[in-house]
This record gives sequence, structure tokens and C-alpha cells, in this order.
Amino acid sequence: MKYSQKIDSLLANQEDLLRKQNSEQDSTNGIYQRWNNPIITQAHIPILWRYDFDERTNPLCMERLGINATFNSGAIYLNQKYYLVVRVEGNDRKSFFAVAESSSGVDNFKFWQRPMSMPETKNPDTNIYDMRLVQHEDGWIYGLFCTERKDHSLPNDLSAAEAQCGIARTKDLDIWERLPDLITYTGQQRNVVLHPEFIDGKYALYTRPQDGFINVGSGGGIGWGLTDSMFNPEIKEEVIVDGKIYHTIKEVKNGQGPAPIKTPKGWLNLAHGVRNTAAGLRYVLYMFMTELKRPWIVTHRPGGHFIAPEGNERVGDVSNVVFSNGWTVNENEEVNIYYASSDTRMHVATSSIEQLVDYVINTPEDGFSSACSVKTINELISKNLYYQERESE
Ligand code: M1P
Repeated sequence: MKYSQKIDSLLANQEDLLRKQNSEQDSTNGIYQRWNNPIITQAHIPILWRYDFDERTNPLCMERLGINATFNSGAIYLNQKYYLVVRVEGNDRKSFFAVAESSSGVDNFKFWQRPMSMPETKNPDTNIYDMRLVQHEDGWIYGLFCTERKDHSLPNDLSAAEAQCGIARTKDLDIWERLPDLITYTGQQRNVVLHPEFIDGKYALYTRPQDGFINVGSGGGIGWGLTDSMFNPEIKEEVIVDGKIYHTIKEVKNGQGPAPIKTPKGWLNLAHGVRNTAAGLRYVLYMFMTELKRPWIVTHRPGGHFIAPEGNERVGDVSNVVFSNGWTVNENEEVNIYYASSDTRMHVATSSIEQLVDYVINTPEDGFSSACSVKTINELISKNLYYQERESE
């Protein structure tokens, strides 16, 4: 085979993958619809990024820059298109951002020609990941993400790292202006998200204070704080909106997912909760609703998980994980929930504002004991038996 044919065949195989149509799974819980194929995998990364097309320097036509995973993507719906800012992780373990777009939102996601070149602050990032995209009422699209650097206070511990919130803004997802990192006084930060509206004329942020890089320690919970400006972002005081709770899906830690969605009944929030198991940490998604005027006050807390890893989703680089930092709402109030499985690949689940508001308002809360769970089930059974008897009369 001629060298150019080898390259053409790589490109053609990828075109087939990008053109593949997705389909809904056979069953649904009525709350959301899962889809059969992952929407973005490592195989979706352009061949142009991975192969050297010059026969003189790559005579064996080998992949030169391998990609390990494509996951935890920010999402935005703009001008009838769905855009994901994907966390792409190279074989070298460095994460970076890359935009992929689709007209359907459920398949045919295609990466832009080049990955994003995120400008740096005076303190260079070692690793950047998990961007939350927010269209703020000030007119800018903000990207808040985790910036990770070596913790130089522990020079002999090569795993000692520090996580903080990096901030950038854009009008078109192409050209980004880097702003200073967020300053807080509660240790490290990951999963920081900007609220889309001003609160008392200030920018409001969801935080996740944590004592260490992985363990939140005595910190944790989804926090909330205000800053006067995004050019000097500083939160002096944080309150906990939604904390960790013993023997729940968020016993070890939790974190805000994407920015909340405004509905007439309140703000819909999507978050992840983490518990420990003999097989390691288990990450699931859960939801809650907050007051419209005071988004730091929770009004509804459906008990248990909303999405948990299922089937092939269970296995990957960090198994038993689902994580979401992006969802979109279109003009028909359809909601696409973009979630990653096991720190490896991206999926979509589709729903609507109507379904999600119903789910959040009408799902019973966690009663925090086995007896309470049985009582809740028995109440439902009694109600259903009464309904069945009435129907048969
Ligand atoms: O590996 C699971 C997730 O772990 C971290 O999330 P959290 O800070 O809530 O524990 C992040 O590194 C995230 O990217 C990752 O998916």
C-alpha cells in the first residue's frame, strides 16, 4: 500500500466513526434517556494530532502522540449547535481542552482543527481540566477549570499537588482571555462553577473547599461565595449549600456539576457525590433545586443518585465513576446531560426541563435510615393499591 493510501485509510476510518448515528437505549426510567454509543472517545481525536504524515520522518506510519482519554466536558448550546469543551488527556497524562461541535447534540461530534491554547498566568499550570462553561449575564462566556500545580511545600512527595480554580473568558470559544486564579481562604479548590446571574451586583461562585488534593478532609460540601470582580476574584467568605452526609451517596465528598439551569420553580442543580467502597471510590450524579432569588438555599433534595455508572460505563481509567460538568438547554426546553464514565469517555442522556423539575420536586428525600426507606416505599405501595382498587370498582 502506498504511504498516502495508509494515511487516507486512517482518515476514512475516522470519518466513518464521526458519521455514525447514535440511537436511544431500549429502556428509560422516564426521567432521562440514555443513548447507546459514547459520543466522544479517544478515537474521535483527529488523526492530524496523532500521526506524522511525512513518510521520511514516519516511514512505518506509526501513531506519534497518543491520546489516553476524552472526558469531563463543559457544554454550551449556541446558535443551534452543541459545543463541548472536552478534557483531552494525552498518553503523557497531561490534560488540555479541545472544542468538539455537533448539530444534533447526540452524535457526530467533530473536534475543531486544533486543541485550545489556554493562556497562562504568571504561575504556569501543570495540568488543566474539567471546565465549566457559563454564559454570564455580563455578556461573556466564562470557563472555570481546575489548575493543578506541584505543592512545593512538600518537595520530597512527588504526588503532592495543589488544585485551584483557573478562570478564562471568551466570546466565541476560540480566543480566550485568562483572568487571575480565584483566591479563597479554605484550602484547595476543585469543581468551582460560576452562577450565570449577578447576586446583589456581585459574581457568585459555587466552590468546593478541600483540605488536600484528593481528600476534602474536614472541608468539603458545595460552597457558595461572592466576588466583586472577575479581574480580582476573591471570595472572603463561603457558606455550604449542600454538605456531605453520613451513609449517603455523598458521604466522602461532593461537587457542583455544570452551572444550574433557571426554571420558574427554582434553579436545577446537577452535582456528583462520592462514597467509599471496598473497590475504591464510587462517583454518581445527583440533583437538587435551589431558591430563585437565593440560589444558596436548597428547596428540594431528591434522595439517592440520579445517574450511576451502568454496564461498560463502570470500567475505565478510574472505574465506577460518572462525572458531569456540562449540560445544555435548547429552545424546546430539551436538556442534554453530558457525562463522562470512569474518566475515559463521554456520553449523553437526554431529558427536558419538565421531566427534571418533576423529578426534583416529586422524588422523596433520603430519610437517612433503612426504616425510613421502607416507610417511604410502603407509603407508595398503599397509595398504588388504593388507586388500583378504585380503578377496578
Ligand atoms: O476521578 C474522578 C474525579 O475525581 C476528581 O473529582 P473530585 O475532585 O470531586 O474528587 C476530579 O479529578 C475529576 O476530574 C475526576 O473525574
